[in-house]
Amino acid sequence: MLDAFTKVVAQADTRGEYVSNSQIDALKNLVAEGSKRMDVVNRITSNSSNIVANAARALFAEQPQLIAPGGNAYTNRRMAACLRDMEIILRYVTYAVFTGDASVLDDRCLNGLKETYLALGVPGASVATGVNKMKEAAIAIANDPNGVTRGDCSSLMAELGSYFDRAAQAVA
Ligand code: PEB
Repeated sequence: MLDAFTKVVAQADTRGEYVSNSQIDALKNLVAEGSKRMDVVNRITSNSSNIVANAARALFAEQPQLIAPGGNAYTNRRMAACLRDMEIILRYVTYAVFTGDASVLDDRCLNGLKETYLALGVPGASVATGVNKMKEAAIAIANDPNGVTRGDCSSLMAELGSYFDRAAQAVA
């Protein structure tokens, strides 16, 4: 598991080089803009139940066969497992935003997830749809200009979106 700093060190070490000026500049910027990042994590974390519940509701409205008898989210046990899975994915996305690096998401959540779903008969494409719905909600909440100092959050939002895309692609 790496963060934005250890990633740079690991790459430099592989090449036997010092950390470059441009890498230092990028990390300086990451520190300078760190409050935005923490705000994003905080906002998503404190709205996580809503993000998950609304995304799941929208998924089941679009794909009602999932909750019909024989569907993969039919029975309370499977429904609970589904909501839990979405919550786990969202949690790892917040870790990735926090550390500024996807490796925690990759290593601890996405690695082998597609194979797990295949083995369980869980439709990966439907999970990906649910993840995309969480992405929309999370970005809307994180990018809401109300109640915070206004600033340019475009690259941070792109980064946030990329972690959801990564999760969706991994299971689709
Ligand atoms: C991944 N999900 C399930 C299982 C595992 C995971 C390991 C099997 C064990 C169990 O049932 O608890 N666990 C989960 C995860 C990590 C982890 C992400 C990462 C660290 O450790 N069903 C649907 C939807 C979708 C869904 C499309 C969006 O119809 C999910 C939610 N996951 C789902 C369901 C099960 C499951 C298990 C229904 C139960 C499947 C079954 O037992 O038949």
